[in-house]
Amino acid sequence: MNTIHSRRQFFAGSLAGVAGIAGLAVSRSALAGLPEPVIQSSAATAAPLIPNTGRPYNPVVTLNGWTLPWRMKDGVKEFHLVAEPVVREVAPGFLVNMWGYNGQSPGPTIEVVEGDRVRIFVTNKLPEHTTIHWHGQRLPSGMDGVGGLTQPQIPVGKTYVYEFEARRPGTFMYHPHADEMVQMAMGMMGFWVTHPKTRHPQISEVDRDFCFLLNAFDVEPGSRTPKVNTMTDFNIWCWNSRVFPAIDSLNVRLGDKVRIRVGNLTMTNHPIHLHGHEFTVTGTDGGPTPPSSRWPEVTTDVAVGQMRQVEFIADEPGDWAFHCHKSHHTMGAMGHAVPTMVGVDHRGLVGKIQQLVPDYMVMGERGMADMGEMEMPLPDNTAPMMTGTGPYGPLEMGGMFSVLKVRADQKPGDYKDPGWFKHPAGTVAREYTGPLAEASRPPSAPAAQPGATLPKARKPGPPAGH
Ligand SMILES: [Cu+2]
Repeated sequence: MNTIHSRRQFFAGSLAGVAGIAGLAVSRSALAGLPEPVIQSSAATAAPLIPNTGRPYNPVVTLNGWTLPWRMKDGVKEFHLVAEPVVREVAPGFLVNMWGYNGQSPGPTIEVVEGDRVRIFVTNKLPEHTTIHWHGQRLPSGMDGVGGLTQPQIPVGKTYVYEFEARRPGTFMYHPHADEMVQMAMGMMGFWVTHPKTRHPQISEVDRDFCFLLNAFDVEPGSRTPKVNTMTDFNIWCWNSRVFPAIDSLNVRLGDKVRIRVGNLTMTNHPIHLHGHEFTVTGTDGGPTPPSSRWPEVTTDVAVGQMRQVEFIADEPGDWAFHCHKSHHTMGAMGHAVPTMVGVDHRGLVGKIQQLVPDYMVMGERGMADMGEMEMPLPDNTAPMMTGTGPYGPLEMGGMFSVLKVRADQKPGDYKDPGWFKHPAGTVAREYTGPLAEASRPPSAPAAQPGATLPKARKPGPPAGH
């Protein structure tokens, strides 16, 4: 359930502090007239925001996010972003201290229409200055949000206003251009969609239009605040500051034309892969791609600072994995530093260790799939290495993974999770129980590792002696 709180009281209380701001800062009289900030307290996927003022458009659905309501004033769409510390639920029971906008990280999606005049008030409630850069937009240089270059940074406690026309339709992002390493490592970013004002030859009308940002954090298991100096070794790989299985599924109706817009504000590239369908990349941050330039793909790499927009017809019913293809990015925080134990023979050792450490488990000798069902005690407040359970058992995934659910009976406009797919009889991979022929190998073939003779890993259960 999505609860949007107005901060009228909170905001009224802060008005006294903003008198007498110089330069670009909003005057007291203008401030009195700015839109009340809307705060989101839930990390659930909000229903699409159907526009009730301005030009009509077909709204997007932000995965585990929401669209910021606006106020129409004298023909200008006015938004109010509040940069502030937030606590984001990355997964149930896993809370991270982030910086974001209006109660969440990422901030709300901003949706406007090509040609709209847009005014965005930005109130800084962070402990340090900030700015907002409107990634990809055509706008006056002074509205580009690069602290020091095109404007003074927004001081703590002050409100600045950005105003420009949304000149070209497309998919954009926003993020600070002030102490960028820290502020983005803390989760400050958001999505922006400018819808075309009329039918556009290169922009299709679609039935479902999803968007989300790729972001990453380095949160030591058991702690709650990201390490802001990490350059490449992140351990929490997120879609919109969520990890599998807490990333909502993309629920569509069989035959729907589906668009998914993915923006990358991490420090590495992410090959985003969809099962069961081919898609085409129909747009980048630079705008829609000419149809003659498109080719089919099932994976598209989204490099750092890029947005890729893909489209396909969801014409195969089922539950289709949708994930980053880097296998370390579909993993939780605990797995990255585990030593490789494949093929290591523990026989004779386990009993001795268990005399000292009764709970000692043999892990990884036969691969690490056991991790998917083990309930090892975790430090408080982290995500297991592999988790999530489907109708057939553990999924052994984490991080950047979700499921496209294509259903014939999903109603138009209904985004509810339909549950697991009911496969028609005879369409699920099954065990073969007939006779097996032994493969003939040349006598010179090297012997395989002695996997068949390894001890059995101890599975989760009550610890010895309990
Ligand atoms: Cu990735």
